[in-house]
Amino acid sequence: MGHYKSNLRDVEFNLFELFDRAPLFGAAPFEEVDLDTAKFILREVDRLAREGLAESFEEADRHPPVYDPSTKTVTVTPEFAATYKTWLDAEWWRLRVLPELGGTNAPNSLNWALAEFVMGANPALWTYVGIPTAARVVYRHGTERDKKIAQIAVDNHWGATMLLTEPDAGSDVGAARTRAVPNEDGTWNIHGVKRFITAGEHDLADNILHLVLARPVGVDGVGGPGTKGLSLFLVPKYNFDVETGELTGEHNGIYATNVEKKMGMNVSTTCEMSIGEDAPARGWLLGEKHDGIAQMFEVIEDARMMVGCKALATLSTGYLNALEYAKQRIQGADLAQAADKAAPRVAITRHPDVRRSLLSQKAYSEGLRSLVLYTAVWQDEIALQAAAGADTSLAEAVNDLLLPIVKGYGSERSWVQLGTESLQVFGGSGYLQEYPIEQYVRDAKIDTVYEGTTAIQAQDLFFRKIVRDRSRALTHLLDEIKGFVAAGDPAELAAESSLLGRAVADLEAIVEKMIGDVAAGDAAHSYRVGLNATRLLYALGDVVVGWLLLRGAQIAARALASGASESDALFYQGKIAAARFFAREVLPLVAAQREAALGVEDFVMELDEAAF
Ligand code: ST9
Repeated sequence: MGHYKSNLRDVEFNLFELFDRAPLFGAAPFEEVDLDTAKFILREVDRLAREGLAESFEEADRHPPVYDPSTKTVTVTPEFAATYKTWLDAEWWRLRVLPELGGTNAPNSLNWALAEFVMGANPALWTYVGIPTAARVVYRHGTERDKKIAQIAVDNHWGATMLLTEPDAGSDVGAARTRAVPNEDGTWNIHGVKRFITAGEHDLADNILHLVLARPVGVDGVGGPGTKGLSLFLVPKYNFDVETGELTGEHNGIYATNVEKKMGMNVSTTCEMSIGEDAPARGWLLGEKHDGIAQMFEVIEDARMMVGCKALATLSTGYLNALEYAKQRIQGADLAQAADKAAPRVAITRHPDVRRSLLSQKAYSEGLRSLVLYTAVWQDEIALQAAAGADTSLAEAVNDLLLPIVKGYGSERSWVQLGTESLQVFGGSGYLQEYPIEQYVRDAKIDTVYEGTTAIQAQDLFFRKIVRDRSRALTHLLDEIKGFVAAGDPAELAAESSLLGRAVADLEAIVEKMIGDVAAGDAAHSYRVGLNATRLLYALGDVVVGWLLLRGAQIAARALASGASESDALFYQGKIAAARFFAREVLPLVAAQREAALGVEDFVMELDEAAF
């Protein structure tokens, strides 16, 4: 048996019972994927993930890619290369490719459900198959030339990267110094050094299409300071004929000059890329339009969703591994018989603290799955409304609001649950390489860091998705939650529903306090907002997850009332217990966060640096 334990039943519950996705399949704009096909694909990808993609997970961690500084090339371990080939050959990645580029238009809810299986089995795999996203952005914003490049890249299974970060420009992308100088033939020469570039160099694909943010120089009216002065350039690893796609055999002047040694995600190469240092690095300006940061953010939004999905995928398999271990691990007597030294030893699932831990992991992993798929539901909504020529603005705003929660809250909760609960269930064994948990913990930590740290997600949530949006999306979401609470259905969860109602009120008090601080407009109040921002991210995440779990419990209660099979009955009872646990154990903590938020004081910022 491989390391990966999936939860197909819960994925199907979310898609077809909780979020009622069935009517979407086989209907415009998703005519090409009918319901039977969608269910078949789910089962197939689930099977492939467990039986195929998971195989090289451990081997690739222990034998990371090898960097050769003399050739500036990277060789990936053959076991992982075989996994990569298996996934490409299976062709399911084409469900994420634009139909104009030969892909199939599938709802994002299906795509992110499938992504969970892939990333749960082998998280680094996704980072090497960025071309569906990159090609979509290139096609949407590109000239006829760029559209051809996107097609060539898809047809030839090229790799793709996003090059934003530089040694002195991490969170502050606008500090980037990489520059672009126009050539007479319409191409640009790019010069600079980029850092932390995922899949920047490898031998898995014939070519890599680098999406590079650089500051144009020598052209009037563009290239100013900050993010708005950045443009997006398409820079291939190898030069090619744009008409035929044939490689010329010539290396473009973009090279990996270092590959980082990391804590986890070892098979995913994290490269320093030198551009235009030894030889000219030529690229094309995407769409011949200087709109780089907005174009790149379409890639970033997809990648932030991917990170949240990866976090949930790892927590879910971490929980299911811990559950299996706990059921088999005999240790100690039942607490009720603790005084009796001769009492029979029991499986640790009998111990209250282990049960607490398992329910906590179950609630978070199932709650985060609902959060990811609920966000994808809004992405379905955008596609449906766009196809019908309707206004997509509310759906876009809600999706935007949810993205930092998926990424920021999801990654933090997953990592903490994996490290403190999943691993702990194994006792000392959790610390050993004999079980997958220690690798899960190492692989998951990066989720709180890359694609914008948690603090960046928190600022994005508050300043951009709440203040700048004038709370439109937040109000819509909270009104839905309040409507759920007011309905009081099912009656057996009335106490939990009322805990949700209280948490919403506490959350609103935090938002009100922060908006008041913004309105005050002085430095001290700005700092108070900064001190409360991650608190808000977590509180909103808890409220949304608590609500989604209770919605799931509502569906489960109805299914139980109308008579379910024995295995379904156990599944539904588990859903109700997880929601109940989260409402009782987690939602009351939002009140404490309110208390702390209202009490933030200036001493934190006033403290002399030397006094830390
Ligand atoms: C990284 C790599 O970490 C990790 C790799 C993970 C694996 C990837 C797997 C690939 C999956 C698919 C990808 C395929 C492609 C190939 C990749 C293959 C690997 N929403 O607020 P302002 C825009 S990469 C939308 O003034 P500042 C907007 O246009 C490194 N747009 O910002 C806005 O204009 P306007 C990750 C947004 O103060 C403009 O930016 N690094 C959003 O100038 C300016 O906005 C980061 O993530 C948004 N949420 O700059 C950077 N926000 O206002 C983190 C901004 O007119 N830092 N825009 O609409 C930040 O996000 C900063 O907040 C900042 C601040 C840079 C935006």
